[in-house]
Amino acid sequence: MKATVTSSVAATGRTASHRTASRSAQLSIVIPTYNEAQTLPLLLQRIEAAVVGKNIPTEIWVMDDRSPDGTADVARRCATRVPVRVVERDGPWGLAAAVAEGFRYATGEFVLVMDADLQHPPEAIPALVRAMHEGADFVIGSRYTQGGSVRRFGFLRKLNSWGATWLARPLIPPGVHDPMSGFFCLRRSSLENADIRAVGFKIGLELLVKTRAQRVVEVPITFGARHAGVSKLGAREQFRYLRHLLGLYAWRFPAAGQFARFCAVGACGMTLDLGLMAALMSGGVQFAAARAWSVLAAMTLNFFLNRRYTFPDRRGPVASQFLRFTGACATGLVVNWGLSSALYAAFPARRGLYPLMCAAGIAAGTFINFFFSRSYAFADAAARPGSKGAQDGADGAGVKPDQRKREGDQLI
Ligand SMILES: Nc1nc2c(ncn2[C@@H]2O[C@H](COP(=O)(O)OP(=O)(O)O)[C@@H](O)[C@H]2O)c(=O)[nH]1
Ligand SMILES: [Mg+2]
Repeated sequence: MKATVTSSVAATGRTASHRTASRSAQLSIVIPTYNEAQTLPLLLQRIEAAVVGKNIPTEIWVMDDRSPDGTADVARRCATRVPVRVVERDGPWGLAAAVAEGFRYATGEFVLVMDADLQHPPEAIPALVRAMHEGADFVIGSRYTQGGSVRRFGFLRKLNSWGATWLARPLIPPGVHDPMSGFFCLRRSSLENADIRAVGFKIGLELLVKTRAQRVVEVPITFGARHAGVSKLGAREQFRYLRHLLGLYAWRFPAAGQFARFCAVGACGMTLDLGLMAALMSGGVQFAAARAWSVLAAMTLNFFLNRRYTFPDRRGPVASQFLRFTGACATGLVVNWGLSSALYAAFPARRGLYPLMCAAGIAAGTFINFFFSRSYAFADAAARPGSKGAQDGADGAGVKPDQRKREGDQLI
């Protein structure tokens, strides 16, 4: 990843070199921008007015995705008493990726993220920093806590925001009103070992979950109307949010996420199972034998799919894992075959319903399979160093701690 980094600092008599100015920063403000040339000058002025003289040494990182409206040039020309660094990024594009990259450059004890369009009032910055000093892990500039408000949000946008928050509720500490806010502050050190994925628009939610923040404080803000430019939150971002949520649920509740994938794999196995059953039965094969062959075929398919998708970070040698999978699933297989056969025998008048009987056997067998697959067949390779899966970012834009350090050292 290449990016161009330039600085602008007001003529205060000292020429702040990148390093000297950065080293003393207590607060790094990261601002993702795309076509925000119209609002950025006023934003930077208001940030300056909010922090200068408040004993909050600050640096600003404008993370621009090569905006065609010249946002980067405008930012460079703004002379403020707060050092402004402009990073012209070369991808991966997107709000979250821009913020994640900004974190690699940041040098302050605290990092604060806000929009460039003046929807987040810079005047609230000292209150957010104060809450950090008072011991918070994560501070949110909140629209929905008592005292917060939203200006000019249409009904649909309100409903959308409410729905998105509701869907995320199990992921976040109780009592947090506005996990979707893009205006937040956290300790830079809390990012060190966090497995951050730069996906979509809701980087605040990602950080709230992945840093396992416990002491979350909300500072009420009035979320203003956009001063200029247009929102980039389109339908595509909403769809990506759902994908992002799935990833967060899988991360936060790994067994449940695995089980969901295991069931999806099971559904593929079931399709094969039932299809093969129908083919064998219509070919005149006896029920019990047809059942045995189709269960075996489905189990083999399930093994490879589970190895690839459900337990990708737990891959061992294929043959031994397959044997263990076969062994682990033996109980499930017996339950599956036994239950469906028993139902078939018990309801001679209902033999036309045999697919349902098979499905009942498959469902019961799935629980047993999952339990033994997780705890036995795919159990021990998880801790092997270099194992794949857990490290793969959905967009390949994850911020890994070692990478952050290396690239940070190089770039700053
Ligand atoms: N670098 C970068 N910034 C972006 C991108 N999309 C949006 N932003 C910035 O992220 C902030 C929030 O975006 P905005 O469109 O205002 O979203 P909204 O407030 O949810 O409507 C603004 O400062 C945007 O300029 C992007 O693809 N890349
Ligand atoms: Mg906005």
